[in-house]
Amino acid sequence: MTHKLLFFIFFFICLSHIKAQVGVTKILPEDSRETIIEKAAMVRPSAKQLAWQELELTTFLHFGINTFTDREWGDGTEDPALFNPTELDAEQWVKACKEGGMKMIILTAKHHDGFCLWPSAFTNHSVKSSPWKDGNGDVVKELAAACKKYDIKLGIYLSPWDRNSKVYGTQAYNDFFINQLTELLTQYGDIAEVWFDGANGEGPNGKKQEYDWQRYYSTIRKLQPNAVIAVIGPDVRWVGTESGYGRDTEWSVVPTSSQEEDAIAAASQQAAGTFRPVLDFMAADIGSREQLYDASGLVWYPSEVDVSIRPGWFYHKNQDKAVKSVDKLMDIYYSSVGKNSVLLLNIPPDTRGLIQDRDVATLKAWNHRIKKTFEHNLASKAIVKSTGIPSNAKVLFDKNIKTAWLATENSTQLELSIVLPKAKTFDRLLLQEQITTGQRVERFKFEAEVNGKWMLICEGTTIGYKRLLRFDPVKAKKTRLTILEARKSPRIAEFGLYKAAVE
Ligand code: FUL
Repeated sequence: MTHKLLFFIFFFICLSHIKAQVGVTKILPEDSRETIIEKAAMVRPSAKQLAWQELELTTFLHFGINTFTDREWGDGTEDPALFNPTELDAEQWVKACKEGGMKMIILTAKHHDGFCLWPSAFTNHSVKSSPWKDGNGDVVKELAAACKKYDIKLGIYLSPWDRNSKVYGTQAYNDFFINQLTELLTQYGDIAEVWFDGANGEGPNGKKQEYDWQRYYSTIRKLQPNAVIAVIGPDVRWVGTESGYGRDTEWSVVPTSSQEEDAIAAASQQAAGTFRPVLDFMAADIGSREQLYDASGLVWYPSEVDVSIRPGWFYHKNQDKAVKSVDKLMDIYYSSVGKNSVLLLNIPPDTRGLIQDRDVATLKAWNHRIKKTFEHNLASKAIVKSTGIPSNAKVLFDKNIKTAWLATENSTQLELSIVLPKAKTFDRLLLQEQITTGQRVERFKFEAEVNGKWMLICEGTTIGYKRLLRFDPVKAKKTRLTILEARKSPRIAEFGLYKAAVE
């Protein structure tokens, strides 16, 4: 065999090896605990999961018949004539979201009541039976056009539970659902996220539906291959609360149980994206070492934090004064984006079809505060020395998740000495791991030399895509980040020190 041929064989073996670790990996009966942890550290996000994670801030728009009945859940008997927004302006929604720093908008195209915001050909329970635009309107179309105009991604919430459909609870409903999904995925351009929730009650005939999830997922993969599927879906996991707060220790790699063994064995299934891990989403710990040892497989399944800017998901006039404050939203930001999750913040348009001024102003002020706080990395000109592989300090400050400071190959620890050109006052620490090669860090501490003495400033467990820590202001020149424990040699992609803006 020529050298060239050998090289190509080697190259393809490497390639298939790497591929096997994207998304899902199988645990073999003979795997030791060390091997399992090493495997966990090697599971990587798919390209679409990574692109989704980098959005950081996304919006939910709950809008529909409930907006007009002042309810959170409709029962499917609502008269479509009730849907009559007087000033609906999708561009106003998009502009408000843009000003709030949002990168995607997910619209409730159909909630549990079955009322469709687009003129579906498969039901009359939609905007076409409403007085709005004499039945000629299409909210999804208007939003899609506005999203395109202002360059923001569009996502779709389509409730599998449909309390209006006559065929709900029969096999025919799955066909009906696929038809509606197909309309949404073929008529409105690129869809970046499809959001399915878990609510599964009874339909008009008192029957519950057995959803054909595999068929739903395959349809999405075929029609919108770049869309992630959340949260009853294979790509994105529900964080487990609707409060805006994620876990301090948030692993993007989680175990799969023996029930899914068949699915995992067919690893190609995950490449096709139809494997959904079954987990107790609300458990306090779902990804620690202890959780992984008895698993049959490991899967990249990052968390999304959904919360509303108001108490309800839909607009209610009596909640006009209950819009969350900028301070509260900042707290949510640190507890979601700052804890290895994507934030999905709900902003409900009112009965006019507009987002209220109070919500718009809050979003704008909140985004301003985030931008101002993270505008200048006070460490960006620091001199960095490490116990790891020598590198250029730039990799830590280039806002690129793909470049990182690497620990030596066999070490699970890394110390980075970060010395600023002169003493600065800071109260925020930003850390990012190179998750393109997996999530590894299990424990870290951050210290600074204050008045000639090293002091512990903050410490934590997981980093993942992004970790933000808050502490009282510290003035220091010499600082030190130590990765104390990791599943495999740690790789720090970004390091930042900031002073929080007050307004
Ligand atoms: C839940 C639904 O029941 C709520 O009405 C809301 O849409 C929330 C985001 O998901 O499952």
